[in-house]
Amino acid sequence: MTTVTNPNIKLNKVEKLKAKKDGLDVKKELENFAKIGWEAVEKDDLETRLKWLGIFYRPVTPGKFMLRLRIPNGFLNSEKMRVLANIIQRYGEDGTADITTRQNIQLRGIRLEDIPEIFSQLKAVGLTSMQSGMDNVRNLTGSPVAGIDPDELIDTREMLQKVQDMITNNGEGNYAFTNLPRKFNIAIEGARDNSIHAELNDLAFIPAYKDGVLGFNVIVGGYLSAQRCAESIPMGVWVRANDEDVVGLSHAILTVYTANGAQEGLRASRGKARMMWLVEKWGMEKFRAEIEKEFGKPLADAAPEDEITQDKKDHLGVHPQKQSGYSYVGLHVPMGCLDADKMFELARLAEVYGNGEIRLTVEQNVIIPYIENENVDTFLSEPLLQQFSIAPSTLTRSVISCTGARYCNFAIIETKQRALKLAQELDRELDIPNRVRIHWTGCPNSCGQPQAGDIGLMGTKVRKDGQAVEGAKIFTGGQVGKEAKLGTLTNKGVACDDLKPVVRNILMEKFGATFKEGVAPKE
Ligand code: SRM
Ligand code: SF4
Repeated sequence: MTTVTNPNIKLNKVEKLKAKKDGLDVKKELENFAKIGWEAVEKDDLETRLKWLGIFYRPVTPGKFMLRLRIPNGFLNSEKMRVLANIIQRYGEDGTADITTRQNIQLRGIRLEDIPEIFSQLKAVGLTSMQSGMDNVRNLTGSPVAGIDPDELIDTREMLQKVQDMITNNGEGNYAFTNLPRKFNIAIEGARDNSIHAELNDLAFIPAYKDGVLGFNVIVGGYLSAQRCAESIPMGVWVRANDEDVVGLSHAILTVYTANGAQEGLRASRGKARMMWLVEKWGMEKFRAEIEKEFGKPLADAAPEDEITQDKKDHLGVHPQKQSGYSYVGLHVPMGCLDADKMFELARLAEVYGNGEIRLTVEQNVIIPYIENENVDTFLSEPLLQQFSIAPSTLTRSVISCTGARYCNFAIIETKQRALKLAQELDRELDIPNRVRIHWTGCPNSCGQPQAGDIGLMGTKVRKDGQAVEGAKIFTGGQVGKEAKLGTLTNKGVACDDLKPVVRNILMEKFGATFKEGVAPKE
């Protein structure tokens, strides 16, 4: 498809940078960057273009880079986990890793001079960080229990790998999709519980039967951002659950979005560039017609109903697999934080007790599958499970968070430590009858999806005693699973130091929490 341009529309700053030199071009220069050192790399390459390769310069920790991988479907194995652990081990205390809200892994403490060697190590085990940042398609999400879930409808693992291979040219980089008007999120759901927040994605496939055939209804345009949050809307289309249709439709949508971005004004303002803006500008009828043209064959109308019938699971604990005699065990990784030792240990456990597979969830946790039922008790007595519990207390179990001020220069507040501390303290004080999901995010970019939480906390500045101090906006009412909907802002800002009583009150008023016997509040 040829790109349509409109000379009357001004390009934004990032578009000008891309027009000067594509982000992917820095791939050729990596050896040189490694030789000259990060301080000698030109600013736009260092701070922006390297993100095309998943290499993130961190102004908070200059010289210590973050490397964002791609783990489609959150599907890993012990060999890959060991390679990742090895990469960060050499950096001592700087070498850490995080599981992200897109069931992915980010490594920290990385030195630019090591990147060529790190890329060879990743390639050797089929891993890549290609096109994982800036105006590219992010990690592709799918049910973390694909292939083992007794209620599963569609095993999405191969499909997602193929979509990734199409987008990244098998991890080598693909100029066809390195110049999207903005970032782009894709999810393919094969389970009944909407395990990957389909509604938050620019493009999502949701299982649905049409005339007795299992395929996907397609929804488009969902996204969260500082300027606007939108749930996906139905495209009115159904496709078969095969690679040809799913890879083909993803290809067609990305191509149309890329080719028309400039003409339709998407490349003028970063705040009005996500795909929803194109859908709205054209209207769904034209959008669908343009996609159909690019897809090259007629698109079937959506099935009347989808198969998302369950509440969202968190997969923690011991669960029977569809393979008889085996269980999968979900481990809680506090705030998704890992280090090399824990990663080596996860790899060992996956091999000793399972078949080597390790899965990641959008709740920033880990699942080890294929544990023979008679070995589950021994597995549960392993020392790592003292830290990565299968049954944490109520709030601790479900709290998730974005990176926050420790490493992210957009952050208004520190998130991860604060989030864990608040959850643990309130768990000690309260009896809470049901799961309450608290989502923290350090700034309005919403990487921690506060609008999807039962309670969402978003970093902000508030005035207290005449001073600007760290605070949080509060969202409530977010729902996930079959009745997914975004929560809304209910408090414009509370100083972080004053958050505990405010969150406690919300838990008591809206979620039936009561004080534990003998607990008297200090505030
Ligand atoms: Fe995000 C930018 C971290 C999921 C919306 N996000 C960033 C950057 C890259 C900013 C930067 O350069 O520092 C953050 C890197 C910080 C760091 O050092 O880790 C960052 N985002 C994250 C992660 C790591 C949060 C986490 O702790 O899990 C998640 C990585 C996912 C992955 O594996 O690729 C992450 N980001 C999300 C999500 C959640 C999701 O996808 O479900 C969102 C909201 C959903 C969406 O995009 O529609 C999200 N991130 C943003 C935005 C706002 C996008 C927009 O359209 O305005 C930005 C800023 C931007 O792109 O301009 C951003
Ligand atoms: Fe950084 Fe803001 Fe995203 Fe948190 S929400 S990771 S602070 S950009």
